Amino acid sequence: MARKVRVAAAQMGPVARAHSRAEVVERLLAMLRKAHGFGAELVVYPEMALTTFFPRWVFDDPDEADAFCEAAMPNPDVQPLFDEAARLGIGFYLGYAELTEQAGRKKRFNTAILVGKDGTIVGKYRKIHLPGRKEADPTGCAGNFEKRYYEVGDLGFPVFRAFGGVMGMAICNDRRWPETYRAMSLQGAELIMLGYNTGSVRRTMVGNHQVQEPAHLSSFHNHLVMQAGAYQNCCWVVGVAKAGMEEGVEFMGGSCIIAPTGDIVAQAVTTGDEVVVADCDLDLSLHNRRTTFNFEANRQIEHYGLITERRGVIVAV
Ligand code: CDT
Repeated sequence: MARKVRVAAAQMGPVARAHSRAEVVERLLAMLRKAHGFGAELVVYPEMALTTFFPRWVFDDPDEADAFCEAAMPNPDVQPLFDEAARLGIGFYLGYAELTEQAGRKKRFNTAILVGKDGTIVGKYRKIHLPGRKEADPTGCAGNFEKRYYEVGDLGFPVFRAFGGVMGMAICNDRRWPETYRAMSLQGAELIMLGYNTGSVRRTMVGNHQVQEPAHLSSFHNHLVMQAGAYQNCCWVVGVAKAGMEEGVEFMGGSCIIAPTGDIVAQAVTTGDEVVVADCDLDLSLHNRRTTFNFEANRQIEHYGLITERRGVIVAV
């Protein structure tokens, strides 16, 4: 019997700095109910879904970022989402900025959690590939300062048995790195959820000129990496954006659900709050795993030269 999970990608329009958590949670609830109306069992929200994308700013005092972070999850602001999800029997992936303390030191992580249909947290992931800069950019090109505020994730790329399959999580820039998908695929991941906040245009310096990358490339690369990740690793990928004009910066939309074939099977068409769903047959991932991408039979890692694999962990030699 096919193992089908109806998954909803819940794209968000912009979140302004002035918006309260309560206002944002109301929007998340509206999409949760819509997804439930579509028969979804699992809803995927974007990266840092509860606040504006604050790492676009360089605060002189990095601790100003604490105001955008959650010190506990759930907390009174987010509890209504947990309660309603449990009442409806629907799970969710939620990205947020996490504030925690380790060995007496305060740390911030860019985090995502997976919540089961009963409202309990099934798993947590902390973003590993932090883009951007630590210090202000004199050229004015940079629009991302995650390295200033966040620690590199310290949980690896774990996978979780839930929703009848093996689930993995990633966050935004992680999607551009092939290792992200491979690390989870090697552990049997069948569906990878990832939220993102990505500008529609990218500026770089060529010599002493600011150059804007051709606009179509942002969207092309967004889908290219996720479709390749899905196909080469035999898993579903659910990529969900924050979209539209947020605090003067335009975020791309393009949220989509991608099959293990690499095909986009559902895609958002607006730059606002929008829910799209697809029936994800987890057994589809098994077909490729047994044929073209039978890792055990066909992967030749010992012949690659620089990399070997021991006990499922990839290590440099
Ligand atoms: N949020 C996030 O990871 N955004 C990055 C922007 C990279 S620009 C330095 C992304 O890869 O989409």
